[in-house]
Amino acid sequence: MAKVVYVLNGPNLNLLGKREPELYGFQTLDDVRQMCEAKAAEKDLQLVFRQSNAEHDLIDWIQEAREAAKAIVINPAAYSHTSIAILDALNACEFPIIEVHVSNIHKREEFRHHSYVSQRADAVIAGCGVEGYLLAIDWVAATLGKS
Ligand code: CA2
Repeated sequence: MAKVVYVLNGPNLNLLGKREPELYGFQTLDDVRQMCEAKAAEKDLQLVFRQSNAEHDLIDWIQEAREAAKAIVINPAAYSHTSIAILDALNACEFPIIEVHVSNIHKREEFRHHSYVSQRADAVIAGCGVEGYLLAIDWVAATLGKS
């Protein structure tokens, strides 16, 4: 049976491809979902792909993934820089977690340089555009393949 991987997206990522293309590119979140699903199929992984603007949804989904999944790919968006609650939820998970940022947060405003989520993430990708999600799924497949 295919291993389940949750791909979780935080606030405003539903606007991907619709504004600020210089920062986030031209692909929409639906394009990203389709790309991720194709990559997951190639790697024999079953994807659960979600986005919410609400912190509590992300926390509920992380708790759901704790039971249902073997790994999480998460772009917590602005909650990366603020949310101890999301860090706490991720700390309760015992499987691989990879944090993805479309932009290079270290090249941007100082308040984006720190991510609470990075304290738990086993790996972090930033600045590779939406390709970062595909790299993250490759990493998950390779990491789960080793276990
Ligand atoms: O680079 C990333 O992926 C971020 O997680 C994106 C967040 C930002 O707060 C983080 O610092 C870095 C913002 C997501 C908002 O996405 C938009 C996309 C298009 C237009 C407006 C916002």
